[in-house]
Amino acid sequence: MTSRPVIDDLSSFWMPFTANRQFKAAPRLLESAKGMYYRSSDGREVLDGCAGLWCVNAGHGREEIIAAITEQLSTLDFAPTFQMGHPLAFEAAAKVAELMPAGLDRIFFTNSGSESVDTALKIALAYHRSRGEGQRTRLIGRERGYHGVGFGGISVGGIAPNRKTFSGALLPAVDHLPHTHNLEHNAFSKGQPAWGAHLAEELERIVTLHDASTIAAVIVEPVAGSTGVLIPPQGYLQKLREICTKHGILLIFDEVITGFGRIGKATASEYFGVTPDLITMAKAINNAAIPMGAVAASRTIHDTIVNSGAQGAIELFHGYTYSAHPAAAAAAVATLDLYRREGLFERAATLAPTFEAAAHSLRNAKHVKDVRNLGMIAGVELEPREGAPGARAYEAFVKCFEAGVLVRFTGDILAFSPPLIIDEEQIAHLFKTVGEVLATVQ
Ligand code: PXG
Ligand code: PLP
Repeated sequence: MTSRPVIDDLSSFWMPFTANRQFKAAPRLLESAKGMYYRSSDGREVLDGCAGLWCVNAGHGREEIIAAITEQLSTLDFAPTFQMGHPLAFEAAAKVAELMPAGLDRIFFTNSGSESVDTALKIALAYHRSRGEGQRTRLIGRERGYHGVGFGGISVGGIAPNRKTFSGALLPAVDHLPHTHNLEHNAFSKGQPAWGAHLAEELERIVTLHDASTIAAVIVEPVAGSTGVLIPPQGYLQKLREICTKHGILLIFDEVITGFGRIGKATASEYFGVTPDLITMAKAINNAAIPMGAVAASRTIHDTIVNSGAQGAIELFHGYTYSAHPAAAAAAVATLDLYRREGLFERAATLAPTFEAAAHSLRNAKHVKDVRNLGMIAGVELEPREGAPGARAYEAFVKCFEAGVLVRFTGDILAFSPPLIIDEEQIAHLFKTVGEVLATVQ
């Protein structure tokens, strides 16, 4: 391994979703990674408690994936998928389709979750138009939802700071369901909270207001991740599905985080037994080794759009230069094989009770006002510091990093979503370290 010279100028990289001035005054740099651990620029091992950004489900530096990418790049570095094709694109799509709920087996490739969301929203509009219901253009998201950063995604998204600056330029025909977070009813729930299914009925109110004939789709994260881990109340997703079906509205599950084993099944749809019409995914689709995302569409949606065009006409005017990039497709094929060979989705399901118990051991830790979890996802909500929202979680995050564990934070919520190869000892170490750190946080 060659070691690179220490970087002395951090100014050129305008960092995403980062407090740039604060970071550059005291940078935290990761230089390499293997398995469950990062290595920081000051030579420390850091346990990865959040799979990078919820994406490295098979752990870091997986040789099989690296070999597949390397070989692919030397065989075919790039090939267009607009009016051309390459074999791995089709193979990758078939492998993704195998993991989707029955019937959702038409796969459109993108390069990120944000692109997947915008793609799914556009497919929903195209579907209704192909059926002669082109007036169905309204999109329904949910408060606190995160659907990436495209204009479509922030429009249906419900995270206020992500919308505020751009508020004059959001999609016009959008409404939002209420979020389901309520600590009076659901604090310290293990798995799905008992209270809150009735909140899905708000969709009926929205349908009455706008009329079903104007609504194209509802998009939700089955488990909301980025907003700080919100687990769907028991029966809530089933009810959303029923109401959508009743009114001919498409249901989109944004599974960018929940896809590929995060909650112990290939998809949250499978876990909850609720089948949407479209699923968006990215991140763990290829273990995050190369940017890639995808949308799974029901065969009905696909066939309706594809069969409605004249022979020889392009049916959907949408696509990305890098849709099904050969290296990303190779990584996806290798990753999905690896997940199966190692039984990583089952491993996540098996580890989940240990993970739950370890997360809830923080119940009485300093500042903690809630712990919630499902599968290999947990959120620990802290009491905010008076007059400084987010400051307490930021301090905890930095101190955790210094103590050798990487976690995510959003607002005053710490989020945990380790690679699915984590072992019981590492789970115990992760939450024990967080508890010790919280005791020192102001
Ligand atoms: N939908 C969902 C449900 C997501 O979680 C996206 C779309 C967008 O994906 P891209 O690949 O465009 O980032 C996401 C991404 C966090 C965090 O703060 C969460 C995400 C990304 C980065 C950080 O925990 N989710
Ligand atoms: N902008 C310009 C000028 C382009 O030519 C293209 C693609 O050809 C794009 C944006 C879109 O890029 P991508 O296909 O990588 O999303």
